[in-house]
Amino acid sequence: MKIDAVEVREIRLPLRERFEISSGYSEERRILLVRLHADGETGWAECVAGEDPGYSYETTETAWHVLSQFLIPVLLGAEVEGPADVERRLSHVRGHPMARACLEMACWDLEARRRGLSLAEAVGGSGDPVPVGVSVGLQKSDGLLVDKVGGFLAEGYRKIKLKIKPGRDVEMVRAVREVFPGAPLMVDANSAYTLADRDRLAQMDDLDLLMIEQPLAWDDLHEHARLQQSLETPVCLDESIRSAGDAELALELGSCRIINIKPGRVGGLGSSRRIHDLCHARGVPVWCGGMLESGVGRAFNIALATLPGFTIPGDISASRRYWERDIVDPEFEVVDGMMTPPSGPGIGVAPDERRIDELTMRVARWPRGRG
Ligand code: OSB
Ligand code: MG
Repeated sequence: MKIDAVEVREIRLPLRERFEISSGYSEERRILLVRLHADGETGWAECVAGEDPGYSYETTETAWHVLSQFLIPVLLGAEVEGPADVERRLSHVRGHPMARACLEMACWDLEARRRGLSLAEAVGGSGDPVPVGVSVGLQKSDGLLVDKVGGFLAEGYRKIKLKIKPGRDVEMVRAVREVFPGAPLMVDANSAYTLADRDRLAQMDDLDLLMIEQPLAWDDLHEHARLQQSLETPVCLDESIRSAGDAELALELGSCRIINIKPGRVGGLGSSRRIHDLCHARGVPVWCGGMLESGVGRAFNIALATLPGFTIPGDISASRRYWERDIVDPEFEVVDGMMTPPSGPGIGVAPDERRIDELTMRVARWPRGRG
């Protein structure tokens, strides 16, 4: 297929509530949406880079720069075979997986539409509903957190992830555990600790947690291995895993027992699938993380989560957990803790173009000079 045109736009979408993690918070997402045009078909995707460089060095702004200066020019006018070819053609750019991923993913959507397949079918998954969870940001008090968790459990979510940081950890999680003794709880530190906090982190072992996600620095697999040795609770890596090579090394070193896969963080669906396959072959459970995506990005996550190795509920919540109104129709819903992947071609939900236009802060189109 020949890539005739590409569009990138930035939309601003206010979150229903502030989402706070150890490294910062977000009240309004600045989301990049990309659209690829080839052979009369369109492919959509979303770039998951955040507003600030707290989770990753990539931001909405760096992604805009790298997409428009270095990535889109390579694809424009190119005769590409499919998403794997797009990934290969962009591989000369070092880093910037979130910027690269959104073009690869738009190609997955485009190709799935051309073949009349749902994204779940195209990636090799099933059309079956998948169990999902929710990630709960840091709250002003333990009481507020307990209320929030109670609400999500009542909605049926199958896993509750609590964000932690030094000063808001063992006692806070214990307060939740005491009210909900049997709840499927886990915690995510977003790299807020060091090995010096080992004793504090070991106290988590008494709280019956499914896992502790990314406790230490994103670039220290060695220290995560030492920590995992002294913890009973499984360590799950998020920020540390950017490729199948990282996953292999982490498993080899014993840095984790579970891996969170986010397509944007690892450079796309192809890379996500390679990490999944590697873990599945070794009996290591994986689950699909989230980046506060709009419905466009959510569609990719839910499709990916239908692969057989995704045995733990992902951070894939209903549209209304994030937004007053999503930008796709229909919105994503959770019924009894399950989400059904859309069955229509490609992402299987329709981006609401009128609404998207209203939310757009800037747009760039290639070839230059059009519209
Ligand atoms: O660490 O998983 C994370 C959101 C932004 C940045 C990092 C993370 C998160 C989440 C949100 O936990 C998950 C979701 O999209 O619901
Ligand atoms: Mg995380």
